[in-house]
Amino acid sequence: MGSKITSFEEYKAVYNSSIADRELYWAEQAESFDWHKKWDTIHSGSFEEGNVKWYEGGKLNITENCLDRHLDENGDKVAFHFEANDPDEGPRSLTYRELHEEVCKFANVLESKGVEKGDRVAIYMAMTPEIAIATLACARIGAVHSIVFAGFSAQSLADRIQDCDAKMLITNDGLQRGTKLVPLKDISDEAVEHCPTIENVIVCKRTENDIDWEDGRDEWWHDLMEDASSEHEAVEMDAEDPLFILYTSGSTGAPKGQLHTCGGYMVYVSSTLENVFQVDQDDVYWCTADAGWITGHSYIIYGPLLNGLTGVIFESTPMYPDPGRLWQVVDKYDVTHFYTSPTAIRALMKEDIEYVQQHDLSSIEVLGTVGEPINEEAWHWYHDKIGNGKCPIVDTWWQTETGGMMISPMAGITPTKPGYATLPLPGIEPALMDDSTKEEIKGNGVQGDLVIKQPWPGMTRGVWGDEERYMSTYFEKYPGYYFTGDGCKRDEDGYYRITGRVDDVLNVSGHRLGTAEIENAIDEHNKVVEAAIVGYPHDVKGEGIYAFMTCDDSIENPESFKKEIHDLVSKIISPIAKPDKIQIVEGLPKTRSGKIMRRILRQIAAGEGDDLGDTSTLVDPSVVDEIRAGKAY
Ligand code: 7RM
Repeated sequence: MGSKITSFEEYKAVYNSSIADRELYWAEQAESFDWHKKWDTIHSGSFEEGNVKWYEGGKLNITENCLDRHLDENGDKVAFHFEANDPDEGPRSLTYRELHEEVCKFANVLESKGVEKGDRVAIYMAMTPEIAIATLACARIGAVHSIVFAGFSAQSLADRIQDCDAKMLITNDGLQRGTKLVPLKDISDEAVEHCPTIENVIVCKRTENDIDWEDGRDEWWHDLMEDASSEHEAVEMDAEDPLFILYTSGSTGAPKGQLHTCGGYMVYVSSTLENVFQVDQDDVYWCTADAGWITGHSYIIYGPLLNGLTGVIFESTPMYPDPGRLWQVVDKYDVTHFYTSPTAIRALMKEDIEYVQQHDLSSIEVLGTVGEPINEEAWHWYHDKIGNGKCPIVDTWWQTETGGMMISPMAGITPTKPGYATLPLPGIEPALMDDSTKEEIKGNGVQGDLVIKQPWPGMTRGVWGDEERYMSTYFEKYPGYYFTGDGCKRDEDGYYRITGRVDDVLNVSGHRLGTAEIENAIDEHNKVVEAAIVGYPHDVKGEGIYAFMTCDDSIENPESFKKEIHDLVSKIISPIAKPDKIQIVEGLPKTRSGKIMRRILRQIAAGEGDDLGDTSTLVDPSVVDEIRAGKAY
């Protein structure tokens, strides 16, 4: 660990000097890691050129910093407790030494299968320690991992594998989440049929699910591990060599593969975790995300291991076998630092308070949230009922693209306000922009588009295979700035409050989904002419999905039609993208240039259709009355 900030005064001083001399700050943060060779340049490149680099010339392997470095003093410390879906499944924990051994063995397996530095490996797995082992083994040999959330469909998995030309897929036979079995191997088989680059599929056994097998291509994890050596010399990487690709939805087209590199990502996730959560060596840190999202990459796998902490890998859901599961697990492992989503909090606060009271939560010191704005009611419930009124809440704002937390309180140091991500972390300089003048909005008590003014080590280095998209998405709207896609307020105290996306990206239960992706899926239905997706306020999910669509046939049975739409979206994207409501309309509100005016649809979906403002730019303003009078299913 580096040197921690310990007071608000110190935060302000460190922050100011970090902005005055960013390179010095980030050089200091990088000092405490094991480098084979220190960097030649701390930082180069710019947003304008889209060529940002950090610690270039530095040589390292991130897994040596996650694992080897801790063995002498902390080899017997638990790296991960594993909490299986079934609460009665026998206990399983891995010490740092054991995790190191497994990662080395699997790294040897990967190399024996011909995976080399720079090759892409797709990971589509259950939340067991093996997903971390597979991920770290890739990093150890310099292969670029691309984890695909195990809730995505065969088609989504295939799209991602094809986009990055992965040569191997690592999966499970199946996974059990709550009462639901997800046949991961069947889904993988369907995907791989369309992925000629895949040479091997490694299958880790987790269920009793019957699966098909293709000799020569498929191999069992346990067979390969049996004879693998537990000695493995980590491959030396340049700080700017790729570490992983993670796909995330944008406002247009297919999800984009965000590329993160070794050195900057390592320094960034490690130092942000330490500062924000204020962790100590004997803490037990639990982030309930899935490793398939950036939160899992940064703050389940890499961040906690870099800090030498004891973490928890949780396979189940907050509702299984009952809504007390999270609290039972906190109690079981004496969790000190607990990090979850506002959606989980909103869902659990609707349940009987007995589910909380049955468990001893006194071990908790710090609570965190991530992924979406948290409403005040949920914030207070979390603070009072889970934190017993005494634990700071860190509301952490960040993105897949940022690699790690950007705007967040530091636990116990930054005075918090419900609903506010509060202040930027050291080295991070946010600004608010005026959408019409493209100028920076100065002062306090203002609102605008959130941008970041200077590069930071954890930021995305590119969109895999699409430099044009990287530039146009992040660096074109406000030249010289990184554009986040979020709207934001800065209050009288200079505190930041994220108001939500300002582009066509939805945030449903903390999952990022592009309206265009869902529309394209729905358009595949043979009766649908055109679909328009908007978000609307949803009391648990934060945002719900509302689908307006025109159809070329009359729909006799809207309920069964809705089911067809659900099946289609589940098949093409994932069940998480199913519309909550569908409404069949005669026409969509379009401008003369053919653009759908989503603002109008958003207002109608939110039940605010009475005052729609100026609709005179519509080709046919009468469609609005028809839509307002219509009915959603
Ligand atoms: C970490 C993650 C990113 C988007 C981002 C925001 C929203 C994330 C907060 C938040 C309000 C927060 N990565 N978001 N954190 N909104 N308060 N603390 O979620 O790439 O999947 O999503 O999530 O809109 O742009 S992500």
